[in-house]
Amino acid sequence: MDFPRRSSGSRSRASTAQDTASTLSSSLELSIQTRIFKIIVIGDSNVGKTCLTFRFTGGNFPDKTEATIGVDFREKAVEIEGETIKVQVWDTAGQERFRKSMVEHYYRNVHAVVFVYDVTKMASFRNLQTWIEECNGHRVSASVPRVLVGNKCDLIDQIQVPSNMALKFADSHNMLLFETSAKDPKESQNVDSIFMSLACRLKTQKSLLYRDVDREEGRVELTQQTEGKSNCPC
Ligand SMILES: Nc1nc2c(ncn2[C@@H]2O[C@H](COP(=O)(O)OP(=O)(O)OP(=O)(O)O)[C@@H](O)[C@H]2O)c(=O)[nH]1
Ligand SMILES: [Mg+2]
Repeated sequence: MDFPRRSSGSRSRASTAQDTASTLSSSLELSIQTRIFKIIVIGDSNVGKTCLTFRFTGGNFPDKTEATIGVDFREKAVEIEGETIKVQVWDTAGQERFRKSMVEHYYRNVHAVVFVYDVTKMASFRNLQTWIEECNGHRVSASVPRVLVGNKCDLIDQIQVPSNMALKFADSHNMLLFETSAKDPKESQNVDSIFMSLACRLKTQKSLLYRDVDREEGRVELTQQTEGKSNCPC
């Protein structure tokens, strides 16, 4: 009996097409939902950029690190107000010879910048000005959030950069200051909050941005809502 067979064949083709469409639509939804925030970590060599990024993404302090060459990528999926966001951390090289061919890539489409100094090395604090100038020189917009991190606070007896000095510098550059230690496990929440505070800010900023684009282009309801009670961890 040809007809039922043809009929069932066409039904099965229709349902296959429907399945494919729904798979495509759910993967499209997923890719719309999973946003990636690119955060670069900048500062002198040896201040602990690699260790801080390990602490945030892997929850541990590496036994041994080598100077970073070019860049290392680390990612962590975080959930903010019900949305899963991929925080992509770019651990950059502090040594000029290991970074010069990469600098353009660091700053391209960056969403946020973490400046790191070593609280036990005044020179690394003084050099922040140079790092900020490099960042500005690469046309990083003023709307890109920046934070300042003083690392190695566990070395209490060796501190050279007083908190009030760092705070003044951070204020004058419109940055939040975090003083922390990648090494001390008790500080791990503080390390997390460096990146989480940025992710929260980016989520809010980018939601507003998407809403504006939608309004301009007459699109409907692709937006993230920012109103309402926030359950942001920061
Ligand atoms: N005591 C202490 N040592 C740390 C801390 N963070 C990093 N270090 C040590 O500092 C040294 C340099 O750490 P890295 O993370 O490799 O430094 P970096 O800034 O990535 O250096 P480059 O890759 O050369 O730019 C290593 O010996 C780490 O073990 C910290 O919070 N406390
Ligand atoms: Mg490194």
